Amino acid sequence: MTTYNGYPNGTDRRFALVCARFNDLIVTRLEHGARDILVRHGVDDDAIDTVWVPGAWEIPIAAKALAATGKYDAIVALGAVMRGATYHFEIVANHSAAGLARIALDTGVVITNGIITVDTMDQALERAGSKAGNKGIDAGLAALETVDLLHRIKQSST
Ligand code: INI
Repeated sequence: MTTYNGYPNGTDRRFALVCARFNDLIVTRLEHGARDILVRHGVDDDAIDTVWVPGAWEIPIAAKALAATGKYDAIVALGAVMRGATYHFEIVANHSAAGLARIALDTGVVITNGIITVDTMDQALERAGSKAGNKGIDAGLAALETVDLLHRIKQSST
């Protein structure tokens, strides 16, 4: 029996961070968290490209274009969708999550979901570098680990 695990090894790997400008007070912190954790695990800062889109709705289309370039080992999606008075929150949150899942499976490029979905700004701040951690860090780590895992699985078949 073989057990496969991925480890956060960023040497010689390239990443794109796709960030939504909507709620950029939060998303800037998520971007810093993701970039920092990638660099701490050996990714060259020049090998991390940040791409800004208007809102979380636009993250999947940018992620799809980035995946198609073949330049990136993984794409980290970063955004903050905050509940307002209307149903728009659900539409944006569901579209971005479903779109990212589909693009990852269709292209085989690792995409991790660091789009936080919250009711209030306080909850968003908690997840952007205070008491609930930084979801950008979590998404960056998940990307590193999954890239390494896929690499090991591919190597095992050659
Ligand atoms: N975009 C977000 O990233 N977060 C939100 O909370 C949000 N809300 O609540 O409206 C949001 N809307 C904008 C959306 O992502 C698109 O940019 C817009 O609909 C234009 O396509």
